[in-house]
Amino acid sequence: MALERTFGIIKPDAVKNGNTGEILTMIQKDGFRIVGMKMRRLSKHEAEAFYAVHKERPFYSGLVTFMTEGPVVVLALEREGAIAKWRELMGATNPANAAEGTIRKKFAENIERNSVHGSDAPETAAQEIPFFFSSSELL
Ligand code: 3AN
Repeated sequence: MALERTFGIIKPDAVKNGNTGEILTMIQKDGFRIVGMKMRRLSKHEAEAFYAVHKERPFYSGLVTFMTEGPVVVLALEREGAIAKWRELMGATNPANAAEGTIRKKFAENIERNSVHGSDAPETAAQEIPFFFSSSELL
């Protein structure tokens, strides 16, 4: 597997519930190197732009409201096969379907308030990392 970088968000539900530390531990124990990390409160404009691909979906406005309700932690993560491995550690979008040992199984409240985001493909990671990090912030 090639060394890759992917993008992640610890979402407002997980930050609010005090799960940031445990999620970061799970990420590090799974072999990721954290190459970028910051806590942010997304503006409505940022959340709308970040999720623009879902603009036509019925859950879009609720998703934007949720993602702006409190602070998030944005992450750039590196390891071999990072994109697929991060999706695996996150678990299924709907926590009801998430496998044991995944972040969403452990922490997610429901399909919307599902604790973490992760890039789903190399092209997405290549857009999402620079959306939040300048190159000097990737260490
Ligand atoms: P994933 O986050 O697993 O890549 P996407 O890209 O289909 O899933 O959805 C993006 C985000 O939109 C999800 N993380 C979740 O917060 C929200 N979402 C997805 N599907 C629904 C739904 N049916 N109802 C409410 N929110 C949803």
